[in-house]
Amino acid sequence: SAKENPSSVGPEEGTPPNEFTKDVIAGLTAPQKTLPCKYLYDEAGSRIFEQICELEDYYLTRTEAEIFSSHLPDIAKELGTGVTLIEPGAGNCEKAEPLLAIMESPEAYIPIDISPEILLGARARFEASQPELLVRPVIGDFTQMDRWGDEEPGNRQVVFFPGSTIGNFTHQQAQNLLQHFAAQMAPGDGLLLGVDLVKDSVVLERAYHDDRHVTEAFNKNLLRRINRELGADFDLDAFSHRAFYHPLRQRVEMHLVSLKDQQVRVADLSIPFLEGESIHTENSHKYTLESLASLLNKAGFQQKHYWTDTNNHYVICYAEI
Ligand code: AVJ
Repeated sequence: SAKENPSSVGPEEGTPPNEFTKDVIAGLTAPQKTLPCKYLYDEAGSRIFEQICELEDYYLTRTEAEIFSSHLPDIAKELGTGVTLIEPGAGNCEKAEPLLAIMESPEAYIPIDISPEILLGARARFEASQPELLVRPVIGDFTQMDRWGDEEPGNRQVVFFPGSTIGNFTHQQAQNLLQHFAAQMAPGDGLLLGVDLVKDSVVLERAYHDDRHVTEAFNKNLLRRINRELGADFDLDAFSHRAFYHPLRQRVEMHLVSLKDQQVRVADLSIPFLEGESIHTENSHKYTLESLASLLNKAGFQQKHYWTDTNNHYVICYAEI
């Protein structure tokens, strides 16, 4: 477990339950009801998300993987030698593995995630496939973390943030997060970012409203989690999944829409819903090459290189401070 692992720092568990209760109550009593999207990823939610990544409609994962596999040597060369690779929200670390295998003498790999099981499993995998690589998992919430390790000064660091995770943050939050990364980096350190691009709204909306209803299950699982962990009584059939592209905000919004007037008991509150009223559960911001460059510059980074797929659906970008 995390407790027995002397090399992990940070909280032993994920978010404590009272934090979840507080966030859920605050979100459901706001004028526009909302729930933080990080809570979509309990064990069941993480499994459903993996299914999303395999959907034909969900082009993001496949496209990012395509860009990586066509440009991996190029990307590795750009990162340089003797690098410590840090991956906030690493999950199963599957994207870093081929990258580290091709990088020139990487110093260490520091995956950060709130799930100890998944990180320790990944470390075991690396021990088999890349035994010479120092892998030091850090258990915790990367948005709350002031330090991610005690690596030797002088080693170059590259922060690896793939999967368009940055899209879950508003532009201001994304800038704050990148500045938070920058505060732990030295001049010449790098950032390797995977970002979904603005495109035809039909393509975007299909990715979040897939014809196999996997994203619907992912969204509704949040209500199931609240029922289970907070003893709430959401009727999952009384809500429908909605996802739409908002062209001005350049983001896909995910909502759960109440199909009738109803009261839902959550903790010791009774939450009223009108027919058609929604809970906003996720934002997935889309960037243009220009808006991405602007975000990076505002956060103190300079873009060095980027790689896109032939459809310009997705970009992997390397920047330095
Ligand atoms: C993991 C945040 C990149 O926004 O595309 C997938 C999450 N939500 N389908 C995304 C998600 C619905 C995903 N990110």
